Amino acid sequence: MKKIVILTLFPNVFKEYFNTSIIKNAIDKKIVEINVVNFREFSKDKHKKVDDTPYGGGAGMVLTLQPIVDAINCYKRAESKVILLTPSGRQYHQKIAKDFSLSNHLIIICGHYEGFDERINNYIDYSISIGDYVLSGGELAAMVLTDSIVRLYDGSISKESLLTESFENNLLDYPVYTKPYEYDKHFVPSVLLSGNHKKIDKFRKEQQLLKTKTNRFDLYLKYKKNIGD
Ligand code: 6GU
Repeated sequence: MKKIVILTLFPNVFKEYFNTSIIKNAIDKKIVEINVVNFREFSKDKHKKVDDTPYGGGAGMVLTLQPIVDAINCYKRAESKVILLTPSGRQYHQKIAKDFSLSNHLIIICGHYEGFDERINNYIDYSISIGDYVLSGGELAAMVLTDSIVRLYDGSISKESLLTESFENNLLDYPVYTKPYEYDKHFVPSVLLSGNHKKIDKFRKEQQLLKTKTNRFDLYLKYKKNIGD
């Protein structure tokens, strides 16, 4: 069974999400065990303090090393990958999710306030950001990572669903339609009702390329480079 340990100051915010849908199913099927831990419990300070003022001055509070490093050491195994969540980390994407999904033991650390004491880098393997915007804390990012990783574990969802998803081969997913055929004078493309699977595949591929080119020109260029033209 895969194991994910999340170190956070706000363990409650994870409960509802992890009790829903694919993640709940993976936990129930014993594909993964997720342990959400409040690292404040590791503070040796008599008031369980986890932060302090920055050396050199400046705004806000900085997370101290002791509670976090002790929490890491408590859960760390030889095979663990320790991931720090911070807006100044490397940008997360599907290939990193795939890489993390191969690991049997992940420790994910959520920051708050002005961030971590820089020396935390001596105790982690990866520093990850989920995008170019600032969140109040790492919890939402930890949910993003956990969701994207757990759904890649064997048995979480069907292999076919994974193969046709966005970002496979650097392309976005093709558009899908369902009933009714007409909604408020908006029609489903008729080729999808033709029963001609060759035509349908061709249409979907064209739409997939068009959508990627329009919405994500950066991905489109990567795709073009990979197919060698
Ligand atoms: Cl991982 N943490 C925070 N606090 N903000 C972020 C982020 C992470 N990734 C993007 N913004």
